[in-house]
Amino acid sequence: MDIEKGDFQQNFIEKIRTLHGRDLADTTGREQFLALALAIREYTGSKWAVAGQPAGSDQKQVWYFSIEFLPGRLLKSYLLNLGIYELCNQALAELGIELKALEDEEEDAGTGNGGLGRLAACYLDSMAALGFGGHGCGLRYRYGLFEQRLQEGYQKEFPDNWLKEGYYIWETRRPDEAVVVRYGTGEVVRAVPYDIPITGYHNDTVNTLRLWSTEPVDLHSCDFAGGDCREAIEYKRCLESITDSLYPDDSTTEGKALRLKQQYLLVSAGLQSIIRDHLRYNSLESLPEKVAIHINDTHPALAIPELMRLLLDEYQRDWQAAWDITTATISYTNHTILPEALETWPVELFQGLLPRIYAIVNEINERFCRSLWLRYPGNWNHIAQMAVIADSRVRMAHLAIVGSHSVNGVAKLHTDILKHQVMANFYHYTPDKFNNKTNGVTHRRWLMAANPKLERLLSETIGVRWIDNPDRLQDLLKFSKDAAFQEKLAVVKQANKQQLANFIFRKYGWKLDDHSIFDMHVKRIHAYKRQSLNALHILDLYNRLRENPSLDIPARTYIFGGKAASSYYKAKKTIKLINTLAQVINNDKSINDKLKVVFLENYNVSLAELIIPAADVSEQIPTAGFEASGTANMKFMMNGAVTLGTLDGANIEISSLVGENNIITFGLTAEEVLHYYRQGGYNPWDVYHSDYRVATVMEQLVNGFLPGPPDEFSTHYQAFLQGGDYYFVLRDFAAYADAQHRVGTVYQDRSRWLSMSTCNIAHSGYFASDRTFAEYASQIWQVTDSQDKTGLFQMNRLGQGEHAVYQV
Ligand code: 26Q
Repeated sequence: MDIEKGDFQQNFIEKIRTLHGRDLADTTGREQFLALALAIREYTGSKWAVAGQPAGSDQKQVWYFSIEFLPGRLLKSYLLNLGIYELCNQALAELGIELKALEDEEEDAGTGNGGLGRLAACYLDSMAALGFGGHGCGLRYRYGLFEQRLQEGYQKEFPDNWLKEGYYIWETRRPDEAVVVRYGTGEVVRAVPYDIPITGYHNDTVNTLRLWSTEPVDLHSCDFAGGDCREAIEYKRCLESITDSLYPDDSTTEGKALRLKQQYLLVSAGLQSIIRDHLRYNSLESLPEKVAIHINDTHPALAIPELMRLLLDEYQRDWQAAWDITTATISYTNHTILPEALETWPVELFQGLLPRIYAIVNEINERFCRSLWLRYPGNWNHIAQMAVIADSRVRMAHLAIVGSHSVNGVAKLHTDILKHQVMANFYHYTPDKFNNKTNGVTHRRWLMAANPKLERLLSETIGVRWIDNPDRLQDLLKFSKDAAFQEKLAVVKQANKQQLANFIFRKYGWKLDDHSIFDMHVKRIHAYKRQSLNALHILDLYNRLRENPSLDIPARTYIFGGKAASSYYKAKKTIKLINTLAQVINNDKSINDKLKVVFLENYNVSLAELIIPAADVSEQIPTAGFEASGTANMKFMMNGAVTLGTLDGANIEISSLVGENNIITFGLTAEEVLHYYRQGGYNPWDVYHSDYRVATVMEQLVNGFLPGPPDEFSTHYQAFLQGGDYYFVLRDFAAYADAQHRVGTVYQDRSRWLSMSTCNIAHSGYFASDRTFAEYASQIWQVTDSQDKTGLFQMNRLGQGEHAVYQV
């Protein structure tokens, strides 16, 4: 974008005056941030086509429906995408303002839980970068996932009031595009979209993230007994409350009516606005040619019956015509195989809230079961297993599979498990629907924006081709053993570690040794992700250091971050366990500062951007078969961290790409885990009795070794021992301890370590979301016939031309 520095400064100062009525010298950082944001809104706004109507183009549009989006801060993204980051940096510096400080004024939008929402944000970034019309459709939660603080080592949850100023600086409210959504209960709401521009990297594309918020329809038209005004206001509150808060990723939030209301709001509002736009130039029959609707997990699966309802009831199509349009338009990604996370709704609740939608789901189910009968005559059991409605529940994953033309998993292993275990019946019935799309992350945020020092080093070393084509990061391979390059890489890593250490010192007053191994474990806290395995190993390492303070191991700093769902008792205890270990270990002078433990509060996108570039080791240690893909594993690798991981999710693909010498893997395979489950599990006492180190740490959980109430960690003790250790923590303990030992040994061979680090960066191009998007675009959404020349060029290059190099 062509802007002169002087014009920019003038514009900025003008914004300060009009917005705050004051001179620059009298404004706070926050006020300066708002003024800067306003200036940027003008730049993006001038390019912004109305959502779904890119000027002069009839390019097929992708709509990515997701109950969560986790975009993180946007200021820097906009500046980098517009190509004015440096200009802005200098212009502000001349005015005595540090751009970095203004960046820190921006609050993260709290509109997501973790991986699934962040993935959606990465795909929006890639779609815009590659010049495609691809938009997000979600909800504008008034309160995000809670803000996490630690008190005495316990997680405390505070409201994430991210909209406290009443507005989000990047959004535009579009009341003229509001639609009406009706629930079967008689409630009628107005859904108002708030649009956020999604800019492409160095191109003219500006797409839209459309987030819906509820308002009451005109209160005067409501019939209240005796015109009771207070009742009317109460009613208004109730309708507004639909988009009040984000549900935590929490399988215990069993069948909450409000969540179903949210899901319906998202799809009904989204579909109505898409159809309205589509019909301005097209007929309904051409919907699948012009629009692809993708549902991110089952949370937006009501899009299937809702699109059917609109076609049947509002546009008088017959069933078959409506069904053909619906299934050709909608595609679905599965993100989990945890049984407790597979969504089902009680028929009673579903039917009560959405009777017409229920009737349609019922019809879908009957027709589906009839076709199953033709294929599996007499096999009632099989048909019941596949039915969309059974045991008085609506099975959302079955609905999503039946009503869409494509079903994909998010990593090879995950897709295989879907095909051969969890959804094997469906795979047998419609094998062609199933496909894999291994997740990706945007290198523009996770490498270029988060790690500018590494970006510079890479471009200096291999040129800038990798920026447009991340696969070219492989050009770095020839430098993996180059001593001069290795030294430069070490300098970058060291600087990032110092930066993180400074942040931690400023915020908490803790001094970290930035020459120790920075070993990071950041993600939502969950038993299957096994933060507890890491914690138990730390305790074991501590035991060994106490026995022998001169133990020859490199110093380590274990850094954790992540939120536990507020009702997830055991996960919260895991946080407490880590903090208790930190308290004991960090204050023990006898171990010569060889070991430190830190839990960072309120892990979010912005904190991740600080943590990931500073990592030496990336902990990705779920029980094999449980983590669908993981995406932090990709971000860490891209920043030169070495993965310490189990053979699960995308770790397996990381391992095949970098080779066994450049990753440290351990533990049971998914197949072995399954084998144990088929035998009814394993006996953790066998491990307890044969491995005194395991027995020691187990006893330390409950024998008063750790400060605090005696039963503080009895839940863990019980889950590991009496409870059968469902996640194989003890079973994998020795293998994990050995892998940790290997980390230490390899790290001490500096040149070997730096070569590993280089290989990881070099192979991370495969995990750029541009590659994933290209696969979705050509294999699921059929948007390769882009009219956009830039897009077409990019697409061919990524989608076909160099496809072969992506074969893992
Ligand atoms: C469901 C019902 C009620 C309330 C909440 C939910 C709910 C909300 C969010 C269930 C699941 C989620 C989020 C799941 C998620 O983030 N899954 C992760 O998706 C990533 C992107 O594909 C994968 O990399 C991770 O492996 C997967 O865990």
